[in-house]
Amino acid sequence: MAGQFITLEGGEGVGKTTNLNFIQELLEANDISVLVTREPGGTELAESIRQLLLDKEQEAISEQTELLMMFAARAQHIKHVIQPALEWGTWVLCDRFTDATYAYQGGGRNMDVTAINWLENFVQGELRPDLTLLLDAPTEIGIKRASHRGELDRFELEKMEFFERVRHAYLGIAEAQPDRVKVVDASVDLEAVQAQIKSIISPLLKG
Ligand code: Z5A
Repeated sequence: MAGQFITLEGGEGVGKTTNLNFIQELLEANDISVLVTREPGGTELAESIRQLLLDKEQEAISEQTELLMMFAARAQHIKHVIQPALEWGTWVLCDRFTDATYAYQGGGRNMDVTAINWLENFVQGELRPDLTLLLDAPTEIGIKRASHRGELDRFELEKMEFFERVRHAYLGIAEAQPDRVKVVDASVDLEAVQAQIKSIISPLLKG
């Protein structure tokens, strides 16, 4: 049986990485083999593209270049990591995927969504996540949580309005695709966030 493809999405600092570990433990406790990965990244080449994308010191990256780099990294990630794992029956848990492109490049940068849609079909074929957990919290909360980390990367230097547009785009996706995208209130304490996640994941475990 093919594995399930689960993605975690949300704005800056909402707790994706923290909760990825929680979901991995939940799945493994139920004897499910799970591969944890992230975007942009997940292969050696895609991680190199990630470094270029986050680096704020190099020449300015145009919006089109940024979009194509996201999908170049994704094409490599799908071909060499995600697709083989799913075919093998391993579940894939991915920190961000194409919803992030709709939210950051489409929403944040106001890019043409039809171009993103075309690239999604070209790069992914039929592949779509089976389940997406959208961790949602007011922008200020995520930024405050993330601010405890070190230096800011190229995306983290964006203005508040940018992150507001990202959040708005994410919530629009959840509204349009309620069967796939489940919104988790990430503004509450970690225990309460994880209780919501557990109630979303548990029905999958029974299957
Ligand atoms: N990007 C894009 O533009 N287009 C695309 O297609 C893709 C990505 C795929 C890198 O992603 C950038 O790439 C990203 C979008 C862009 N840029 N931004 N911004 P990333 O996922 O690596 O970067 P990130 O959003 O900055 O992730 P993050 O900062 O690592 O956030 P997080 O993983 O969601 O948060 P965290 O590290 O788990 O938690 C942050 C802190 O909050 C930490 O101290 C936790 O202990 C704490 N925390 C977590 N949950 C709670 C609760 N509930 N209460 C209190 N404290 C909490």
